[in-house]
Amino acid sequence: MLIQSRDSGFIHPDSSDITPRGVYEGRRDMLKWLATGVAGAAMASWASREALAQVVAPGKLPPLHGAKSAVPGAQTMEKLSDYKDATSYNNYYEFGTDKGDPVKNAGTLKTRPWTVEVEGLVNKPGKFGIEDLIKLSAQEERIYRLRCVEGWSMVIPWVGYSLAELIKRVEPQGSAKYVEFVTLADPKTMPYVGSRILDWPYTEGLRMDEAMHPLTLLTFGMYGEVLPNQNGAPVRIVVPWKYGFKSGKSIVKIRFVEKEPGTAWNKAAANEYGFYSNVNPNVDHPRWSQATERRIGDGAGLFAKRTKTLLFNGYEAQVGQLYAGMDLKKYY
Ligand SMILES: Nc1nc2c(c(=O)[nH]1)N[C@H]1C(S)=C(S)[C@@H](COP(=O)(O)O)O[C@H]1N2
Ligand SMILES: [Mo]
Repeated sequence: MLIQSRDSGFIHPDSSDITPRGVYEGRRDMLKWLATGVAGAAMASWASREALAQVVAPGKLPPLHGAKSAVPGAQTMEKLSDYKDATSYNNYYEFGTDKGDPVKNAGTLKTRPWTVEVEGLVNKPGKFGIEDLIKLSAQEERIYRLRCVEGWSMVIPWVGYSLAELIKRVEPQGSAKYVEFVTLADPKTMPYVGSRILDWPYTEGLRMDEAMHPLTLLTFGMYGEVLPNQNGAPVRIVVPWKYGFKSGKSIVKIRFVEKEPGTAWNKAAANEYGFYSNVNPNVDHPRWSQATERRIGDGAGLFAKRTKTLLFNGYEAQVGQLYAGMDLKKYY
């Protein structure tokens, strides 16, 4: 893959340049970056996955499938965030409100057995065991930006498949206009679920066309490995053109509904967090600007350089049409 260096030349990274994580070390030959014909895009493909067992067990993902169904034009050329940053600087309020809390506290999360219940306005509702869900469609690695509403961002190689694959299987009815995601709220293993910070369980939602968009990822892993607990194991949503809080972690229920569902942060502060929450440098949070962002890992503290935030987090070409004619200041 070509990545843009700081002085704007294009370089071929080696594995240590991308991430210090052991899964990549000494396996450079496994990692094949295929430039695609799509302008400005590059897609990742795994040559082989000897590191991953064929069976699906905790700590294992099935072999990844490569560029086959990757979303054209969607992958970023930016340098990946370090695995360490991505797994130790988190938001997962069920485990604490500091960025360092989830990695310390999420060890108690029990990710097996795990079922995801699909219910509501669908012809084929049902319960999916996590192993079946993982194998429901071919896994891909997709490099997406994650932009938090607090002004920081990372670039992460997620592993999963388009949520649309699952949605098609359960056959939504015509009356299903929205999808609601309900995440785990277990007071026994999640210390902050008793607190009054949010209305638990943490729920999120998407309009049906957003949920069906191929960029919306049902995510089981990152950096070629299963999701660490603090990143939302065993299954989370990733919606790369929206602020991070739209990407619910540790999903237990997917519900198809007619009316726009309530969402955790909208319920907590409706004037600050809307339902849509598309990344938008032109629509400020009432208490701070959204025009720029700080890439985690790019220098420290106050002196870290900030970069301009892109409309729809840089995915305008792919998702702009979903919002044609909508006033994005009103539907923030
Ligand atoms: N269940 C749940 N999901 C959640 C959150 C949370 O507190 N609880 N935080 C959200 C926020 S604000 C962000 S920015 C992302 C952070 O994902 P990361 O920790 O993997 O970077 O998760 C989102 N998903
Ligand atoms: Mo966030």
